Amino acid sequence: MHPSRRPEADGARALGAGARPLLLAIAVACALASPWAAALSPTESSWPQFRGDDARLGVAVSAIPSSNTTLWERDLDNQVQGSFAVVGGRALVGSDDNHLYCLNADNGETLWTFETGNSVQSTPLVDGDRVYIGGLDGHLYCLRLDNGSLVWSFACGMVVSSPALFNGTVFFADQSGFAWAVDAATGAERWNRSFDGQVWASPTVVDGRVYIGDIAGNFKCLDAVDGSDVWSRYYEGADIYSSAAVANGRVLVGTGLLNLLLCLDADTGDELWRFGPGQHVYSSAAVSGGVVYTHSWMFLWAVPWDDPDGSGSIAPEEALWSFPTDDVQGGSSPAVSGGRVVVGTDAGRLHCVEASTGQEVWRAPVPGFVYSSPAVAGGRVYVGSTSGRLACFGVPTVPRVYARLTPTKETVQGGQSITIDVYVSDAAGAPAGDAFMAYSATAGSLSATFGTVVEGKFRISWTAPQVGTTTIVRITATGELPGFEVVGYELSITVTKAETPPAPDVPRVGRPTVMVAVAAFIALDVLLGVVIMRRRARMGEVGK
Ligand SMILES: [Ca+2]
Repeated sequence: MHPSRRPEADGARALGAGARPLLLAIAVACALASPWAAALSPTESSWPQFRGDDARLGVAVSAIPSSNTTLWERDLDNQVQGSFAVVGGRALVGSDDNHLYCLNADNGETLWTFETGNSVQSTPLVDGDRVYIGGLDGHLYCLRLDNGSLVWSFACGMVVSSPALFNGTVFFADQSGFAWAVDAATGAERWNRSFDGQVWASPTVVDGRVYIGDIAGNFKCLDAVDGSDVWSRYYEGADIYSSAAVANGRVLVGTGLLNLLLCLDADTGDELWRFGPGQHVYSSAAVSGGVVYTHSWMFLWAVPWDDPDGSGSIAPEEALWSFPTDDVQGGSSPAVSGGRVVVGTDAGRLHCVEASTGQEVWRAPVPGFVYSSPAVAGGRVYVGSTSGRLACFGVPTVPRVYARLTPTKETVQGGQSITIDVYVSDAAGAPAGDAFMAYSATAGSLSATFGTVVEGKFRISWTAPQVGTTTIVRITATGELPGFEVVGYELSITVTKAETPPAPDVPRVGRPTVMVAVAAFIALDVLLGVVIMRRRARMGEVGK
């Protein structure tokens, strides 16, 4: 039997309190000397690793968007079970088609791919110009961020676990039951630890300690420098796929089939409380503002930081709120930011709820099972699904298109017709594509009509009104286009009185009638409403 099954007798206690300060002092010295020492945390524009930061809190800097607008989406040929990392305008995610994809975060277009020998379900970690990713082909890879070329690889068991980085060391685990620490620069092994079961979870590295569990029910706190046990616990019947969130001296970790979210003392492993949602807890918790967000089967839960009645067990009715996700596995872990929580569900959706109330803000359909955990950066949410769908949701930064009116003449006699070309183009002057357009007039001789814009161009025939004296008529083109801001255009047409031969025998138009007509024409402000409902191609920005 592995010592970890006997937590009271294993090396954690033997190492003793006296040894730990020395090891910590070494870690600090390395931190001062290492260029890698800075914590790898999200910024407004980045989400550099699984769960965002080193403590795997699932908390973004950028606010979760208020809108579920699809900014881009694309479909890979195989499942996506891992999650995105987003750094420097790049969005990286692995697929069961054996590739790691590096995409343009703005439009989903492929910048590069890296091929492995099997599925890529690990979530990449991006630090500086390096990407670290595990593969089911039994490797941990270090790649260049700019072009995906291989820097080094480390052979081990199949890796689903997402890497962590601390003090120039990459930490990860494999399904052969090992946790590994390798040199981030060279891939040279620093230490390994064997577990009783496969390790699917991702290590959480905080204050020189590595927190990680296996699917045989062991959960360990290891020293990051040498891999020795700080403490170890065994939970019979637990299958720990959940990665630990570590906050304020506490460890939050799900126990799978045990149906529990555990809150442990980070220093000792002592249990502070357990939350029993009544269903499996496979996902990883998010911690923000003294609230723990956990996704189990069927529900997303908000759990208080402390057990309200101090019983040591938080019952479902003691939770702050729950939100039904209709999930049957609960694999997707929530992300929190800007007062909102977002999580995927294998019911084929992404859900965004208010963090304080659990009230739904929006939902977005995503085909397949969303085991992927949302990544939040730059006001956007990135997620993948088992259908191979990659999707980016958020509030669109509205691109502009410009209307322009080109008349064949700028001076026209009343009653005559001229041709006016309506152009809709982007800032570079390129036609805004094919679209359906409608325009309407509010006065004058223009009548409401509809037409199809072809290649951003629409031609109308306009008949100048009869005027009693030379009159400037203003024609304004405005419009609405979903996802775009239409910049309007104003055109002035000089309309002259029609030349009619004197006809004294013909009764003259009464003076009041002329006055009314002139007043009407002076007030004429013709509105062309341009509504372009859909374009076949959005200026070539959307990937297939
Ligand atoms: Ca209680």
